[in-house]
Amino acid sequence: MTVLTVEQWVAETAKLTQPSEIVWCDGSSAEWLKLTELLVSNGTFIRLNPELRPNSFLARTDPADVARVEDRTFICSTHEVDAGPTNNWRDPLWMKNLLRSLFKGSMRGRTMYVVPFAMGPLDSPQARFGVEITDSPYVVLSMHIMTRVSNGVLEKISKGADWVPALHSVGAPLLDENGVQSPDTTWPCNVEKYIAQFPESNEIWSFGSGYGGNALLGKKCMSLRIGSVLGRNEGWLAEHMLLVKLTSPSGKNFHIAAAFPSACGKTNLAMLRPTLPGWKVATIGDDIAWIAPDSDGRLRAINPEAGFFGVAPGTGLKTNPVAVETMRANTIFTNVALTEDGDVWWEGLTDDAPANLIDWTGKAWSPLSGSPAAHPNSRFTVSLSQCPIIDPEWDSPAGVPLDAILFGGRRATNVPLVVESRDWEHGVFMGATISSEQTAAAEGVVGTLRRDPFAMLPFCGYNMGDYWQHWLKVGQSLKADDLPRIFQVNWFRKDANGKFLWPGFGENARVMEWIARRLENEVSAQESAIGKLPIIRDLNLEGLAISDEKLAEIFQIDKAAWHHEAELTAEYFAKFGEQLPAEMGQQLELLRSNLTKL
Ligand code: O2Y
Ligand code: MN
Repeated sequence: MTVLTVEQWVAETAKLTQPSEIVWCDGSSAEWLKLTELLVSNGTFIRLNPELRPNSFLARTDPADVARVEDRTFICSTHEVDAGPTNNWRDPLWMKNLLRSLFKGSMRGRTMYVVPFAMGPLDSPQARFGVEITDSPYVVLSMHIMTRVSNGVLEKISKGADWVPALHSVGAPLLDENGVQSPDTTWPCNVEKYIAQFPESNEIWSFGSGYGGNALLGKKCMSLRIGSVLGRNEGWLAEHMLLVKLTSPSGKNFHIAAAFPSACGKTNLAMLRPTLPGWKVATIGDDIAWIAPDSDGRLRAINPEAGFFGVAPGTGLKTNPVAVETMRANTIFTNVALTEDGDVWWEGLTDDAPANLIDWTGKAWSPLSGSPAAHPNSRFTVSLSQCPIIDPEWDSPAGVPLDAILFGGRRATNVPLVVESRDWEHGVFMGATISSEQTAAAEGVVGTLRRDPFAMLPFCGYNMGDYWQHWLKVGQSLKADDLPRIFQVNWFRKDANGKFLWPGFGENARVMEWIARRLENEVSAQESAIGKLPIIRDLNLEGLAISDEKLAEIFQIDKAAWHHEAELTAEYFAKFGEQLPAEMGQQLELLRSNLTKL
């Protein structure tokens, strides 16, 4: 797709951005050493106590650069309809002109790093390649962990492999056009931010932010926004899904992918420790899955990433001991608190905060400070290979065969603990209607639904209606019996007093067990208006203190509420106009008629 060679693109970009130096990166340990030393010496990194947290670092960002910026994220397609009603759209020529003016001289006085990276194992047929140009050494080090950075990528490209040019600048030159120097900061960035994807030329341009998904361009920008476009063009699926292997006590394996909106506990589920004796979960990925038909007509999945960029607050010894063990060393922490012995802490790591903490802004902190010690979106960046329950096949070029797909949201009402779709088309409808109730006024009106179809709302690189059509097409191209079965789950249903009905965490394994037994055709299910529900006696509830009333409430289908839900879905679907696949309208009608019958 890219017409320029990597060398030509680098030369052209250097001419525009005017760095003082160009460094070609190779992902080696020597490079890690050199750049971590550089960042420690310039104050961007604090080296953590090597006895407690070897080879690990704390970075504190600018307080105005702490999260993905969805309102500054753009899909730049020639026609607005190709971005669709869920994306911010800009004309590609208009956006390129604007970005060229911003990138002009943006790297003056800085080093420009050229980072060749693979998403997926280098030799996997499902791998795709990219080259990120960045003026942030923090980004280079994070890319070392999150992707596979190597010269092997440049070799693949030189032999004709397609690649995605991904251009990033923090937008904070150290010299002006007259060569006058300005002082550096420990977290350079720009108040003006643009995260632009060009789905017709597979390019990414990101300006102004050094943080997370805005700057580590292999993640959301390439693996999801550009990835979804590549998937549509090439017949595969790029999804915001965790990926795990579930093993039964008899040793049977089930590979399961699951899509949840951000902040619904995906990393916890990816690292689940089942409370059911004999059941095991092995982690393959916690955020993204690329799913493609294989030569036998089955869907296989890889995790294109090589690391976790997990949210720290709430990750603790009680909630996710696997994650805590994963980050024992070789980890970059961003915006967490610093302890007096040179280690890290955040809310939820332990019950009580250690004394004499320094908060994420660098100020002394106590529980009386009135603000959290760690930023709510603070992060740990660490290699998948350090996860104590990593599946040996996480790095397999062939990926894993997919047995089931789960869709979940955070629903206090209506949606039962688990329901199986009748077929693929119904499963696509379940994915298209994922939503969560607003919990805080700041997110919108409390109680209203935030729609997040396929958990891809901020990540789909094209029209969401066309994306649903693509899912239907993939299903139609394969034999129904060879397709993964699709389930909807909801761990978050509440009773009338606002208390969670289901304990969640390790107990979610009971739901996974029922899913596995359905896959093995060991148990039947009861038809309902919204899909196939478990027969209660088939759920393994041994050792769980839950009353029959609560169980009935967890699976209750309130027909009036579902009629209302169907009305809201109709309103939502109307936004997609001609791009709404006919099958989605038919599924909605089926739901309505089922509600009057079943
Ligand atoms: O704010 C950020 O850049 C992080 S957002 C994020 C990070 C890791 C995995 N998923 C997400 C997300 O928003 O879905
Ligand atoms: Mn995510």
